[in-house]
Amino acid sequence: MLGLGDMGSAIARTFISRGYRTTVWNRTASKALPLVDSGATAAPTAAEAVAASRLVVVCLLDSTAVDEVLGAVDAAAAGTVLVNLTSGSPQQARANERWANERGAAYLDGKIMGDPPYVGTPNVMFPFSGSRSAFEAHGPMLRELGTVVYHGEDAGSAAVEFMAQVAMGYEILIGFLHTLRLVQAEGADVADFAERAASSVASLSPLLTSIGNAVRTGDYPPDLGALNVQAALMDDLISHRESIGVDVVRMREVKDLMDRRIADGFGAQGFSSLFELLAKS
Ligand code: FVH
Repeated sequence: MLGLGDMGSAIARTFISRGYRTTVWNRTASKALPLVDSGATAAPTAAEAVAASRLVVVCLLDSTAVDEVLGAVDAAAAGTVLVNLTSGSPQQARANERWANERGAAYLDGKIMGDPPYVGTPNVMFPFSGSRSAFEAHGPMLRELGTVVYHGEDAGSAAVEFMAQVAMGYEILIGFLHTLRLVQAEGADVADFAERAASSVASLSPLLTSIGNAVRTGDYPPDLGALNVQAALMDDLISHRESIGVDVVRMREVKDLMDRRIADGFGAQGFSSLFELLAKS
């Protein structure tokens, strides 16, 4: 285990508690002490930690830290299975795989969605991608960490899932924060509203699935009602927000897309059909 921050330590503790012989290394060596007390062996260098085990799990702050630590490991990676759980992009994952393969190591890229205290329970999601044979060989050990899903041989696929899930979370939550600004500006209680919003959001999940299918097939039902009807609300929604000083950027984006889709003759379709207007890079 290379990297003993909040997440790395939680992962090492899980392996130790499940009876796996665990060797740990961290840039700041003192962070290894509590794990040594729990039964791990601390290695003085990352290269020596790697030499001590066939499965090498890396969980560091970012890709810069990964590059630095792997740079120090270098040829010692030969014959190992390198599993990188550090957050990063699909491109970084593919570059790490090339680095590993060039040194005779197999590579698995994983990402973590959940909090350190819940590692070792199904509440933490671990998408993986890369070497299928390495995943099949070490899948049982990796499943000790949480809910594991394999996304295929392309080493970048787990990062695609991660980037999409995390970004979607931020897209939804920034919208929610602006909504709380609206609720607060109108003098209503934001916590009480959040309680009610939690159940409204819960009812959205079937809609996400149907929108996914609509985008896949290109067949857009009037989900949330026909755009012709929805668009009628947008002017009031925007002018209300403006009147109380709440952000309208996102609402203007929605209105602009609706107006364009209606102008293109698709007013009977639903919100999902706006996908057709989103920029294709
Ligand atoms: N913690 C969380 O809730 C989230 C949940 C979702 C996934 N993330 C990702 O997990 C990676 C590790 O995050 P972390 O929470 O363990 O982060 P820290 O506690 O800050 O520990 C960072 C470790 O990285 C080491 N480190 C940083 N820079 C370097 C470097 N240049 N060379 C070597 N090691 C480096 C640091 O070492 P030290 O400061 O203790 O010496 C820690 O071991 C991350 O990708 C999250 O996005 C966590």
